[in-house]
Amino acid sequence: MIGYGFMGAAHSVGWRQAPHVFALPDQAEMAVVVGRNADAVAQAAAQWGWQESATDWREVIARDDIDIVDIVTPGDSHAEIAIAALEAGKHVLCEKPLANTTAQAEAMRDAAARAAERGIRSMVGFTYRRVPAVTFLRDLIAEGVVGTVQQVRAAYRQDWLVDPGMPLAWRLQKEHAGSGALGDIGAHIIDMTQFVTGQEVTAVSGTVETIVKQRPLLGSGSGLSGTAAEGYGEVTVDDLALFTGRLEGGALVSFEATRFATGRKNALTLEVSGDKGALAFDLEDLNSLQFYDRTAPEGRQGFTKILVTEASHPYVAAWWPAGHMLGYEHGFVHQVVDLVTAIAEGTDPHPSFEEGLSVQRVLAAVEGSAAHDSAWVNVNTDVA
Ligand code: SOE
Repeated sequence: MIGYGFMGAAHSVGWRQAPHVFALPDQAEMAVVVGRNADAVAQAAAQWGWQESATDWREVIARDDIDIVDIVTPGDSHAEIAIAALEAGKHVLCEKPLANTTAQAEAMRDAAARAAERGIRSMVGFTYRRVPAVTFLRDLIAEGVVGTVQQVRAAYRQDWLVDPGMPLAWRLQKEHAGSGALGDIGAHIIDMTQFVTGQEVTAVSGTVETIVKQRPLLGSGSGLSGTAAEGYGEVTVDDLALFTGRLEGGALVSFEATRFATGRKNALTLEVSGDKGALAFDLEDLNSLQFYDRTAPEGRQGFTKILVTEASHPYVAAWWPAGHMLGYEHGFVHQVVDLVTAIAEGTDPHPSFEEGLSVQRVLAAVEGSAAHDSAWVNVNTDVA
């Protein structure tokens, strides 16, 4: 695993738990974690259960005993590491968003396609797909329970930037993060919308805004918190992005990605409305779905809560008896299960780098639209 921030911790839980809970067709050992600060990465290795730590990712991907490379670094290094790892014959799991630009994402998709010819697999870490209720929501839509999808409402709201004293971490710098709320959390709801509906976003109209334009320079810390140093620097990414998307089938989607929703810590909601019914997911209540059935008798209709905690639900059987809850970290476990299973069975896992690129194109289209007074941008023909 290359990188050891918040996502490093989450992915480590996935790698550690998966073989102990699921009957995997092959085992993955937690070999090496890589980071630039030797002491800090050694401490991360000890805490999270990696056998070794190292400071040079190139040396690590050249090792014969390494089969899978998991990339949890900031977006500016995804392309270089992923392409090098694929060329070295390693399977790759890469955190979302796939890259910082569509050009990088295209190069990664091409490298993944070349590697696939040699049986090398690649996958993007859109873990929310693997929350059982989200996978089940996708299955229900595919079964037709909402009928024709007519509207989607997708929102991912956080508030960790409301404090103007929050320092200028890498996530607030375009050269490291690519974009702000848009790419970090907007990418999740774009992927989820495409995943659950089975339809791509074909056009967007949007706007992005940076509310606090200068922040104290970063003293210590790197991720979602930190202490300030002397001086100020410019925020070069968006704080919030609001956009409308058009799906292949014609339905409109309202997307909201923000780090300024005061009081909303990690609030992700998705509601899909169709001519036969509606399904809604709320990450703050992630073991359930809300289902509205328009085909039920008049007078008895209403949103009902489905607990997604039965053995028949995706991923659930391996965990606890019916009704026992799962949490944020389980998506990371299921991600490892699906990746290791695909590698062992010789199939291509999802989301593929191609799917990661399709999200990247939507992100670029939103930025293009925002730069032109929210003009509609066609994702496949207008994005360079
Ligand atoms: C920060 O916004 C963040 O950590 C995202 O980067 C993750 O993808 C999301 O799971 C939680 O929030």
